[in-house]
Amino acid sequence: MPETMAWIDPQPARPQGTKGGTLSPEQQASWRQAGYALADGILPAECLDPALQLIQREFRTLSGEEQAKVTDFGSDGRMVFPTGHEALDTLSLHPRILAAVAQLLETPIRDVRLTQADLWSKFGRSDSQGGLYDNTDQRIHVDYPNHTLTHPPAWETPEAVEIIVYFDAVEECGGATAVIPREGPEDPAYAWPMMATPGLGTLPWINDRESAERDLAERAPEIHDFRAEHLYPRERRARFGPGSLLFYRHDTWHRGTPLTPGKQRVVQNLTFRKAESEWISTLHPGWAWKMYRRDLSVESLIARASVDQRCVLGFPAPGHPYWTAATVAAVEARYGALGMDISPYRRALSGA
Ligand SMILES: O=C(O)CCC(=O)C(=O)O
Ligand SMILES: [Fe+2]
Repeated sequence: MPETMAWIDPQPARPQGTKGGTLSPEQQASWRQAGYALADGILPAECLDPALQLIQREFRTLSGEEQAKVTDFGSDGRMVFPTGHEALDTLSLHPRILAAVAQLLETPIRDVRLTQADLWSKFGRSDSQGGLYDNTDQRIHVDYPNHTLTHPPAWETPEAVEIIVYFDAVEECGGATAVIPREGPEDPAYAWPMMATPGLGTLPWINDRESAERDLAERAPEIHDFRAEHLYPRERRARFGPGSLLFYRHDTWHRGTPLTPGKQRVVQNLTFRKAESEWISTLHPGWAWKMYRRDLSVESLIARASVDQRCVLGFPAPGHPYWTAATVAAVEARYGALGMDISPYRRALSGA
């Protein structure tokens, strides 16, 4: 990495148990204004350690041949929520994460919805094996095109939070996520509409930085020049450690950068939206589909979850018109044996 690299250092989140949410006022302001916040100390050891153990067991044992096949984002569906791995599914819905999202979206947790949770590995190598689509050295981009059917709304009224949970130390594996801090409403990098990236309009989707910029130089020189002038030179890289969380947005310029050859980085990607923003898609087949699992892992998760966590999965809140005496009894019949306490829904019905 060049000597001159600018870094973002993680800042401590508020300690667990303190009033007023997970993120400090500075972290909230950074996300709202600059488009990102890098935080440490969000997940307690009793959440992080089992996740690290799971990753060690399931993910750090791939053969060189298997590793070579992994050149793109995601887990091919293998580790999307609900994974059936309690260690990971409880992390995705951790109350400290949900509270942080609620702070950033300025909405109660009950009005937050999960739309993405996927664990994935990136491997360091000296060549880019996947050609145009290789994610080793990504082109700078915004994530909104594959999350929302529309365009993100005005900067001041964000409707989604994206999170990368890191399980490694950047000093060990490299591969820092680079972001472009937004500098106020006049920042040319963030002028509207945000279209200056491969995969938007008629520009072909290319992931690899060199290939993408070469293509843009030919096809849309003004976009190439904009990116060369306003985006790449302003990159700052996240100095993550195990348990760091990068909060960013669908309209934050960012990219993945190469890992140290021979190293592996595992991250969990999470996205949450406001309930009302239905044009933001859920990137997975849905939670109920996995209820065909014989181990009842999804049903058990729903039964054990808090009322807020259930809401984040789209389960109706107490007081929702869905609930009647009959539906309360029926849902209790479905989940009661697995440990669900139906009383919050029943109480709301009786107006107690
Ligand atoms: O790998 C990273 O650090 C970022 C990945 C990313 O931005 C993406 O795949 O959209
Ligand atoms: Fe991205």
